[in-house]
Amino acid sequence: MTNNKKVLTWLEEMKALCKPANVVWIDGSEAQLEALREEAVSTGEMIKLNQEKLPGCYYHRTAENDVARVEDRTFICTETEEEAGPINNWMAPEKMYAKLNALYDGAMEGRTMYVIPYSMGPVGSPFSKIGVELTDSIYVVLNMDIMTRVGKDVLDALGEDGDFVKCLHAKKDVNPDERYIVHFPQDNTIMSVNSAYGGNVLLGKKCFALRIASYQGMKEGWMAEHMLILGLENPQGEVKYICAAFPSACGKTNLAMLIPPKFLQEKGYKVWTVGDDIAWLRVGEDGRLYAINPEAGFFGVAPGTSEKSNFNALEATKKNTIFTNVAINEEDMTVWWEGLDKNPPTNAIEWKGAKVDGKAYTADGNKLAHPNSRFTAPAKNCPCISPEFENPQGVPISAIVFGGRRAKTAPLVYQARDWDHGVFVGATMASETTAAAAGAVGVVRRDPMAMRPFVGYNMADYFQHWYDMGKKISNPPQIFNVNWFRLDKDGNFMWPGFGDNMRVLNWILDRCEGKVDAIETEIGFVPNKEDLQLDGLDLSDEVITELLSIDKDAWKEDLANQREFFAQFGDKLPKEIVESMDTLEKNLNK
Ligand code: GTP
Ligand code: SPV
Ligand code: MN
Repeated sequence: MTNNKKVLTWLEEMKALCKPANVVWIDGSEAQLEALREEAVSTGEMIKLNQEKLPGCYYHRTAENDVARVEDRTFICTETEEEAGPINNWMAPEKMYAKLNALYDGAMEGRTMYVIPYSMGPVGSPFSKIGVELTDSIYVVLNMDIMTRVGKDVLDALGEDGDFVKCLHAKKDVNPDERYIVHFPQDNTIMSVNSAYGGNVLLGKKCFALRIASYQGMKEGWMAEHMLILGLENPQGEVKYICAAFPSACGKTNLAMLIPPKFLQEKGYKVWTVGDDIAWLRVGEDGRLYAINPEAGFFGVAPGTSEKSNFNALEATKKNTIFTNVAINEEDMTVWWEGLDKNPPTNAIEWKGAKVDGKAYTADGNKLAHPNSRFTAPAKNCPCISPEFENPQGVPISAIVFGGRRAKTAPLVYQARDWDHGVFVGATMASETTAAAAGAVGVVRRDPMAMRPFVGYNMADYFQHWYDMGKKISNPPQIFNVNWFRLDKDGNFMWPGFGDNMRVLNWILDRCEGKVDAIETEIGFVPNKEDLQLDGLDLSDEVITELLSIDKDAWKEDLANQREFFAQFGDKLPKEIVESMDTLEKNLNK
């Protein structure tokens, strides 16, 4: 398949280490993929779903202990601990290689090693990068085929001498005590062992496209971010692009595929999806920031996805999709999850594999689908996929939006004063934790730029990289912060969210174009109520006021927490962050 000596030499080394019974190159052909699907069905690794209702769709169940990313088992192994910084787990590369080599030794005995050549980004785009993943899991091969561009043409683009990211995955016995997701940014190497779940094993995604790529971007002058990319078309037919960084399970896929409220649809507004999770950003010749989505599919959260909340995502899952850890409706071999509709199937198989009466089971407070159950769907299935999706030059970005899950403190939307203040707004993001990672759910933690689990080097240097990029972008995007998740006294969401978030996006673009004024507050600019298109919303004036209000006491508490968080970076923290905290303090004490 290739004459690339670097690929071939590394493959020989990894074969000698893992000792697979045989090696199969994935060429990207439908015949090969179909044979693998059949094999996975015959061994029980995958279950074939109803091929009339869900053509090309399959089901997979992971081990009960293996259902989310594992941040405490994720390592950044740079030469020095300082390069990894205080947020990442670190071990000296030599020591980690020794530990891992012992775990991989013979890990594929009697098994097949699949060689997956893949491109992050359209093959041949100046933004794109190539990886090769070795894995002993057919589930990984089939998911990688949906999530990335896989096959022979990738090796052709790599050529005889091209560089690539080395990705090794062995499923082993999914022992959580010996599970490691390890990155060696200086060696372009990722090693994952003892997991078979999503973000831990689809190594093109978080491991490469964020952790390794963020390091490459810092060295090479570009950015890898945990951001969706959407195009917003106005009634004049002009499309403006927005990137938004929200932490895991905080609404990226939903916003990326948003359907505007009826009165805005009728005026001619429309959203086009370029990406739902990751953006790679570069400065264009015109001094603007351009973004591509390096992925080719969506690995989306299933629960909560319905015809009403996210019609486009649901449509995308109707063919050639792999479902992981949702429930099966045995009546007709289709799938179900909490929030799909109000009818849990009577003959259900819950995500752990037990046959249950879904109605009784859920009535008892049990969940049929795991809260982090997901679909892997090809991007081209999405009804609103952007015509620019394959554009090798990317799309020009007008606005960057940060946001998290905050029951209080953060208002519905505010705008940063300029790029540097926007970097501070991103760096001071905080959000309640979700089921996307193992551990407690609902705890507020600081999550700068939604990248806390994904920065492949010292986060202080990452902040500095944002400031440095600002100096290179002569025509920068405006920066905003949103919060769809503010709660009232009774614990209900105050803002309707989902399609109605379009109202906020319109204000954001109006601000970018200088069409509307705003109110300057302690933390940035908030909208004048009359500039938000609130037609048809059942929201009282008090609620709107509350949603846009700045609670100074809550912000003073937040600032104290910011200072504590940033203190761990010591002298490495960019001075701009300290200055911005001082300005905020001054504003709050006025
Ligand atoms: P990852 O794939 O983990 O990165 O998640 P994501 O950021 O793409 O989140 P996603 O869009 O899948 O949404 C996660 C959860 O948040 C789902 O249960 C959604 O129903 C819910 N959600 C999304 N948007 C909104 C919103 O505007 N308001 C409210 N209340 N919930 C939302
Ligand atoms: C996330 O957790 O942000 C995801 C899912 O997008 S995973 O691929 O598992 O990281
Ligand atoms: Mn994500």
